[in-house]
Amino acid sequence: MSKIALIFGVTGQDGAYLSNFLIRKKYIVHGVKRRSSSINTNRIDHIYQDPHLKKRNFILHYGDISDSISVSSLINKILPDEIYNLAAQSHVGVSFEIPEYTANVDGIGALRILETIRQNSHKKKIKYYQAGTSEMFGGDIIQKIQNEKTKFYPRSPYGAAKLYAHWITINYREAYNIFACNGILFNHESPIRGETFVTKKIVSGLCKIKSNKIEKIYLGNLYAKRDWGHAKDYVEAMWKMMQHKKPDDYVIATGKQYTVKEFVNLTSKLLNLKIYWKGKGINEKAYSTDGKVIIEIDKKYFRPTEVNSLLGSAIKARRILKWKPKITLQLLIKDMINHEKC
Ligand code: NAP
Ligand code: G4F
Repeated sequence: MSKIALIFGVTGQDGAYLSNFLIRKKYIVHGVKRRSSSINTNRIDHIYQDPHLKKRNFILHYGDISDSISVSSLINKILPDEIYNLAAQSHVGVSFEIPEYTANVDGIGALRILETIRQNSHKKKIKYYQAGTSEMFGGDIIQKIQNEKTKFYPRSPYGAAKLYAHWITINYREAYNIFACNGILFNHESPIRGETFVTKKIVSGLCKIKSNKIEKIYLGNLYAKRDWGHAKDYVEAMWKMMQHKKPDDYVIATGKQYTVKEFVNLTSKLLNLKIYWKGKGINEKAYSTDGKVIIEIDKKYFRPTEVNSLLGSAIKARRILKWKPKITLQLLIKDMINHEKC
């Protein structure tokens, strides 16, 4: 019999990749989307349009994880085998502007789901995946390479909210014997990454500059270092955690790190767009070979507190789950460029 999965955050980047992945594994996938005034299902519309797919294998419901009534009614009705909680206000910068909302959705949202799982445990043992993040490690006083034992030190309302979700997941696992896993995922990107995250902004911006659609883009901190993987690899890790005999917490990362500026340089090289840099600090700029400024710094993209360096060790996931990333940064950027059609 097909397993049933319920995905909160199905319309997001990871929700779309995970839906595809689970459908290929013959799951029946239920997804929760929010009501919005404009269409927010672009990333998953192709699943409906797939002529080989039976419509009843992919079912969407309206819901919101800030609304415990909708969370509990959906879980009570569907009684899935596995719940993936990917729903979040996922932008770190924006979390400084809407901290209470971020705490409600990214922190308490997890509790709403876990509590409904607990209340249903006499009927069904539902497994739970929590979309945790390397942002929980945060600050500058941590070890250079982060793993499951690294001390947490969140540097944003987003990181702090996710840390609550992390610990409440562990508490429900220990207190009520619920199969609940925390994935501590480092940055992962794809062609369908949200437009305001730095990788997508750079790839899409440089493509538009190359095809003369815009003149320049504005960025913030060029020297932040990130460990960037591909979302396609990372959703497989989520599923593997849920199939293991014991629920646990895992870091998922590539183990390679680049600065934002290095990401710009690699993207322009892959686009055959020659650039050079001049200036320092806020005045640092990238120029095209004909001397036009194509990248400028705008202070509005600086965060009140920044996470300067993230670099993960996924040795535990490699050893226990037999997971490792397959897609390199070069291939990730090529995939993103191909999607832009520039
Ligand atoms: P994303 O593209 O921003 O998707 C977030 C999803 O959550 C969207 O479907 C969004 O719906 C939904 N959502 C937001 N608020 C909601 C609410 N109140 N109720 C129900 N759904 C809501 O994020 P992603 O990159 O796919 O990331 C998936 C999860 O992994 C997130 O929890 C994120 O924090 C976490 N994470 C991401 C990364 C990464 O690098 N991508 C790394 C570590 C952890 P709309 O489409 O309507 O906005
Ligand atoms: O692409 P970003 O916004 O991703 P960030 O803040 O690392 O968060 C992402 O990864 C987390 C995992 O570590 C997820 F949990 C989270 O949901 C999200 O998916 O920024 C990356 C870096 C930052 O240091 C930022 O300050 O790029 C720097 N940056 C420089 N210029 C910029 C920009 N970030 C954005 N969004 N826009 C800029 O113009």
